[in-house]
Amino acid sequence: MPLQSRRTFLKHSPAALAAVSATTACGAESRVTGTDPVRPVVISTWQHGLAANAAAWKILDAGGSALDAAEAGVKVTEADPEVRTVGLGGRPDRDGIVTLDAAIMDGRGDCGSVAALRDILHPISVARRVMENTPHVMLVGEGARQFAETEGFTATELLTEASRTEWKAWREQNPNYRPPINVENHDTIGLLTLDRDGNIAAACTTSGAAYKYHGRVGDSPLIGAGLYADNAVGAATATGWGEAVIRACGSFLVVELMRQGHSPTEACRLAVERVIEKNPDYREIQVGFIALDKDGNTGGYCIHPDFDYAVYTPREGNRMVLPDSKL
Ligand code: SD4
Repeated sequence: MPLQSRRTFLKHSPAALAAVSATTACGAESRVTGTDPVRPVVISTWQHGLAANAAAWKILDAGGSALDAAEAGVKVTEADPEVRTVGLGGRPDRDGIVTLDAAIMDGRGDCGSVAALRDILHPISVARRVMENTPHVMLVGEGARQFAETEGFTATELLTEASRTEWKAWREQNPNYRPPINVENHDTIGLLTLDRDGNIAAACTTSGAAYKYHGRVGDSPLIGAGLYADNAVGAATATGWGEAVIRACGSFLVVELMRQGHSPTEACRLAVERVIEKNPDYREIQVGFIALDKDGNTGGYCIHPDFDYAVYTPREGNRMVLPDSKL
């Protein structure tokens, strides 16, 4: 569904009405009013986050860890060829090559990531192996692929016929060969989890900006830009034009703002303001943040109003939320 009609649909759907009624007091925020923290909680970007949340929830509900749940959640999106911005079926770079960026972080501070990775269906799992099986945080390109192979991951063709056809049409219509910058160029999955023990994790995975320069790396695999998690505070993740998020060190900023006492939604809003300060062309791009604090409060904020996210809590189930936006 095109983004604009999706938003219109959401505005009139029961899920959206539930979301709106739950957020009348404080924008898109879902805030704990009692003293008990809400656990477990999952929050993820975009409509496809619903399926990812469901997979993460299954693990959390059975008493599993935030980290396992975050990985399992985004793997659903990575394997879905209909999601043209993540993993299998993701749009290629301007040379027609699918390259993937992914990162994972747990709230104790461990993290791992891969960038510009080719031919591997689940980059998030490779990122986790980087975190757990190497002394490093980040592997890129051919080195990341070699590492994946030594870890037992097998090569997979990620460019689907649909993405190849679309890319060919783009090449024909864009003889100047310049990657586009526009507000439609998004739909990365970023997913945050809080488990029953109070541990937090974050995962983010993407095929990056469509028709990017070969070798371009976005915000998603950069710890602090595309995601950040700290058990003492909460977690955040970003979607949209990665260059703009990197300039503001976006997800770290959201977590630090929560550390200073801001609610998740307010922290996301202030981080978007910072992105705007650093990116005078902000009207041409989309950037959205979502956040989760250690008590289970969630929120989000974005530049353009075509962003939505999915939240799964014990009381309200799995639902879409339309956050407030700058424009
Ligand atoms: C990137 N932030 O590579 C990613 C793209 C994205 O939804 O978020 N897509 O810049």
